[in-house]
Amino acid sequence: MRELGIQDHNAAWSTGLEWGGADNKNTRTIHSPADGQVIGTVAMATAEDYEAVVAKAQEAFKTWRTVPAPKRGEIVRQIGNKLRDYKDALGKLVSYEMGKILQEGLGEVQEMIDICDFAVGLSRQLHGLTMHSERPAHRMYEQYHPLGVVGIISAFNFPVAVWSWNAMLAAVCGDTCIWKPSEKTPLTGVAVQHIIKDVLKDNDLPEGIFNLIIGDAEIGAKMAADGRVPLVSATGSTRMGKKVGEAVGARLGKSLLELGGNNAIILTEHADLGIALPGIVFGAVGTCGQRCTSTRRLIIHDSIYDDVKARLLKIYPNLPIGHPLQDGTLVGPLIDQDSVNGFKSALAAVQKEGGKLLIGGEVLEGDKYATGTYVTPAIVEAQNEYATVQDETFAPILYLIKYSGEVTAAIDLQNGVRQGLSSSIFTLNMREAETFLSYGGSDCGIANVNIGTSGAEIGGAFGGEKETGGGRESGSDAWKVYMRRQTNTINYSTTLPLAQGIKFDV
Ligand code: UN1
Repeated sequence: MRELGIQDHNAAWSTGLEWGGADNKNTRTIHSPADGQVIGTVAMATAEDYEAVVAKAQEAFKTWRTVPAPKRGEIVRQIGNKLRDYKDALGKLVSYEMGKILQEGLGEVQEMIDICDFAVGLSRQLHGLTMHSERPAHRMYEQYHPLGVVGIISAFNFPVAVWSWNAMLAAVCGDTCIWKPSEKTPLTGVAVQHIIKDVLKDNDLPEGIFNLIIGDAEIGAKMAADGRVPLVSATGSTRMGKKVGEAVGARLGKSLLELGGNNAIILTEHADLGIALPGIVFGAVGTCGQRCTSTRRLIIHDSIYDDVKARLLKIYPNLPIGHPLQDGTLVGPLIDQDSVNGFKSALAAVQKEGGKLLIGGEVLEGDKYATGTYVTPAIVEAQNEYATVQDETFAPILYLIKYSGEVTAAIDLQNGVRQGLSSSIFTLNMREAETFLSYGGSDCGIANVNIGTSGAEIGGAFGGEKETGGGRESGSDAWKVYMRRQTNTINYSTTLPLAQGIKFDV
């Protein structure tokens, strides 16, 4: 991985051009979940490091906000091109540090490239509206201005793509950003920072447009409480998001929260199982069940329940589980031992509640699996109301839930959880599909027909309702949260007509 510049990394932060915090003795060694090898050691940021980074980001904002938006887009275009050059190396590192299979690591870098392209186009489309004033010879319009320093807290499971969804939009919007990657996957962050560095240097841009800080939850808490950071975008667990949301809310800042999901696929009696099954299996075991959009619940009509169950039980024993960089692997390891423990305890708990484990749930042993992080994906027959089913377990457990009667019964089950990220229905029946998509249908931020719950495209707004946090990032008009809106009224008459017909003679 030498070409990515991550070796011998001993700094806790970077402002793009300058690296700092190297004297810090508090370090963290990063092991690959794939084979346990040490990939690198990073220094953890101190409170002083944090202050230095915020100062740099604030300073850079003063310049960056004056650069015309399409010119900012040009910088993002160059970042996209650099990412193209490094796609293979970065994709491999994502796979090795996080544990997702190579194709997914490469796919994640492709999402970064795609959001760069999206942001370049957006840089000429940061539109506001013009309205007709009620007063004669007045003009009224709105404009969007850069917001300031944006804090980005990203999760281990999409260590680089989710950062880019935020950072590339923030960049064309004229904001500077401070990225705190997950402590579990900081090296991909370091690699990305090295890639960006060249673009900043080539363009003679100020330090501190893109900042990286490697730190623990305390750094995240500082950012959340910091009035100098007007927007904090956080991806991760609902537990973390509540803390961030409370701290940002207490200072009336803006937060963009992308938190836990408890995503379901509904299979009605009119489902095309030929397309449904690959969607279910990819959703449930892809990324070893560690996507916020992973399929956790399968809500199946009773008329096809036994058939679906039998087909899944034929597929699961043949899933290629192994080293994520090895050709042919479809299921890599879990991120770490804590995650394996979470998987095991959820399975124990659900069985106590009455759930029936049909397959999987083992931790694999032997030379190939020496890290103890490889598990066999599990299928459990369960009831929607079980406490374990109501929670998001970030691991490959698929709960089978039976429904009878109309599609509305399945929709009630689908909506009957605290989270509201992604949902889907497989049906060839138009009434069922439209009911699912209607105001009385899925209550999630993402609702799909004849597509699984994971694999959202960057062009749409990404995020969900309820405990998922309500934020939207990536495509559509998600950019608006990265800017401040201003309404402007201009009087070009010779009088001053007041609104509401008020006469105020002075
Ligand atoms: C996440 O798991 O945090 O929809 C994001 C998907 C990906 C993004 C997942 N494009 O599965």
